[in-house]
Amino acid sequence: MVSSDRSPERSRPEISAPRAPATRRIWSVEAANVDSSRTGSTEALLAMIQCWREAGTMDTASVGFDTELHEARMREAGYTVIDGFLDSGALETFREALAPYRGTHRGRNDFEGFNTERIYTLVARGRIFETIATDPRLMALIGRFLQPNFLLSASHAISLNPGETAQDIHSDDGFYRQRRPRPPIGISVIGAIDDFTRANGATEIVPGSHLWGEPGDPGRPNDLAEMEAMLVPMEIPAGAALVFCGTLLHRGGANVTDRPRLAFTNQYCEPWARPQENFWLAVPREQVREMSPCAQSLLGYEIAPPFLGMVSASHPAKTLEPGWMPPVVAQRP
Ligand SMILES: O=C(O)CCC(=O)C(=O)O
Repeated sequence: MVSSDRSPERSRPEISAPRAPATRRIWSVEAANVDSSRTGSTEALLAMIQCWREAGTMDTASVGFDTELHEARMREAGYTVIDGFLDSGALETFREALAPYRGTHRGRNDFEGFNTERIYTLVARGRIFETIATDPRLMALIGRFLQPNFLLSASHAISLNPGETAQDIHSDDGFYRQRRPRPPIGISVIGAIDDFTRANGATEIVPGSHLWGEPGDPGRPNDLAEMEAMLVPMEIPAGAALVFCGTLLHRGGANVTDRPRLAFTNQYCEPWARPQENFWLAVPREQVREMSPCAQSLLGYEIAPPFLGMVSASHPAKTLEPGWMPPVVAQRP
């Protein structure tokens, strides 16, 4: 299910990640046959802009994943649940890979959760986490909402520990201050590593709220109590994944049990939006070089058409080539 191309010799990523419907086109520097000596020129950039090729497609139906159905649910209710997203083996691998990082970070405010442990930049902390973040089913589904070459915005494990209180109701792309109602700028995934129950803090969502306008707009409750009454706890089993629009109102619930509730969240954003986590700085390039093309793209080593994300007028994947030096250094007089 997950790309295994990790050849360090590969100089530019194949833009074949299954992240857009077949009708979409993904721009490719590679297809533009741009050589490094020309990449500094406006002419080269214009040549790149004109060069497009078909997006890769993923036959998700052959693995029993109905992308259309999940897309329809998300458009209507703002969320969907992928049952059995992780099997028991993957859950075990997840726990084992996370174990060395447990106890390294505790929430510093009510939103992170004073009784919640979050392990950030999860995507780069083990192969299993990269595999999950680049899962083709997610890529296909998210590609229905976000533009080609969308980015990973946040990636962390969440251990909601006993005594944690409910979060404020929020939407995950609310920090992009664009008037609602609007299409989502982000898509969030919350995966259950433990069973989610009402008592252990299952994520609570307000179905349909992704379509609401701003506070005070018609059709949106202003009263917090009224909104809280609309919350539905996502009591999903371990291995299931909740996928929802960044505009959907939700919160982490309160954990009134004596055991932690372990989960992960991967959030994705439009390729023109600023990701929450600055992965360029957080993940060493030597490590990115060893990641799959899809992961590299999600971390920003790809360009959003026409050339957002370029590095001194070159493709950002060039920075992964052995011996690459920033032009501001290499060309310093
Ligand atoms: O842990 C959860 O169930 C939800 C977490 C959440 O919504 C967040 O941290 O933004």
